[in-house]
Amino acid sequence: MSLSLEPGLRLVAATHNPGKARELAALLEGRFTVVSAAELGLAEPEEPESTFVGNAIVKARAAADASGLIALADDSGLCVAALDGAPGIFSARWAGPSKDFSHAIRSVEARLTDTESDDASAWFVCALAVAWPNGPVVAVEGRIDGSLSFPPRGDRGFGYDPIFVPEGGSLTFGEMDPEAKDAISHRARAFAALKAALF
Ligand code: ITT
Repeated sequence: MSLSLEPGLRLVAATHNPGKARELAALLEGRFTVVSAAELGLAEPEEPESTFVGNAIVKARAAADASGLIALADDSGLCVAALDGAPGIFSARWAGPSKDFSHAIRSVEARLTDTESDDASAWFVCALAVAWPNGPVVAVEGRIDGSLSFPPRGDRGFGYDPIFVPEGGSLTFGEMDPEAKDAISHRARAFAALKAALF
């Protein structure tokens, strides 16, 4: 089997996060027919691994094997230097079962205050994995560095976007045009690596 993705293929985007699904669809640029895991009624798998790449592979594998389609999964998160990289792979879990990111953002701010550190540096990581049904899997990672800014600003994007200012910028990801975020984000960088490997 050749490990490449031909234009027009039907792919399943193995995510239940609408913010991510929107950004992945924009990156896929009409190159593929994309159906989401939610549309196919696929179960949301546990994320048992200790790395972004590990969890992206678990999600892609589960969606590909359950659907019979090639699957693209994303595992991502915010890492805060003064919190030793937390919330990291637990970024979604910090929002609790109701996926309340204003709560997760308050937790980040409270924990940062507790450290009494003046280091606001942080980075987003995105691992993307493509799995073939009962076949191989390819995974890549992208990262963007920046710093945290409180109070949160902007209602665009999703998740932790309102508190993240990318390096060299002044707007948060929550304030930026979606196209501007997509030009530099951890997801776009991972996607560029995937393109180089598979397209
Ligand atoms: P799926 O597993 O269904 O894809 P999820 O939201 O549970 O959805 P993750 O476990 O990968 O996915 O969690 C990543 C979390 O990190 C996500 O919920 C966001 O809060 C945060 N995150 C990742 N990328 C982000 C981005 O570009 N902007 C803001 N927050 C982001």
